[in-house]
Amino acid sequence: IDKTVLMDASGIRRALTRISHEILEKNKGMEDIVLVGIRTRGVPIAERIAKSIESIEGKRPPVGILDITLYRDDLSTLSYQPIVHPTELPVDITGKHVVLVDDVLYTGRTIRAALDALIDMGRPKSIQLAVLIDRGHRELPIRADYVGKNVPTSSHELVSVQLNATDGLEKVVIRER
Ligand code: 3GP
Ligand code: 5GP
Ligand code: MG
Repeated sequence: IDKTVLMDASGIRRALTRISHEILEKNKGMEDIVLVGIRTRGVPIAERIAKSIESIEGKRPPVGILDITLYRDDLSTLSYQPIVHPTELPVDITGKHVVLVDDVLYTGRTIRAALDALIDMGRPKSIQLAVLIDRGHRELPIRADYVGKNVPTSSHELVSVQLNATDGLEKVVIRER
């Protein structure tokens, strides 16, 4: 059962438009920006931000993809360990402002793994983080620079992000796990 609708299609669209403006303002334009989406739903979100930046600035920033999966190490701990899979970036990130994009920020472990992977691939001028939803419960000193919506959640809840590209409809809802 969908407990609460956090965002509808217009809410998602407006949040991504605002984030695009914030990225441009903070970085004084789009020249050195590279967007990197975290699979799965970070990728269509990054593409939409790129499109939105293009409609504002007339030029589209490159979009890369990072593939990070989580496996559960039940022998030693009960927590999820992020693993980064081979990844393609369209350009050299050295000297660029890299904006990582994910749908939901939770413990921060995925982003920590993403930072490691990016730093192995070059020396970006900065790495920033954009997320559609920050649901709290950080386990590492990581925060997002651009947030669509801050949503206090309990650990037995799940934020379901549904996008046209992956789900054929647009909404964000809270569910019981
Ligand atoms: P998504 O990026 O396509 O949304 O992390 C991999 C997938 O697991 C994510 O896919 C996400 O939807 C889903 N997921 C949903 N809730 C959780 C959660 O609380 N923890 C983890 N590790 N993954 C979750
Ligand atoms: P982390 O705990 O590392 O911040 O999040 C792990 C991964 O699971 C990230 O890709 C994050 O987007 C996803 N994730 C964590 N919690 C949720 C959630 O409630 N809903 C969705 N859709 N994804 C989540
Ligand atoms: Mg995600």
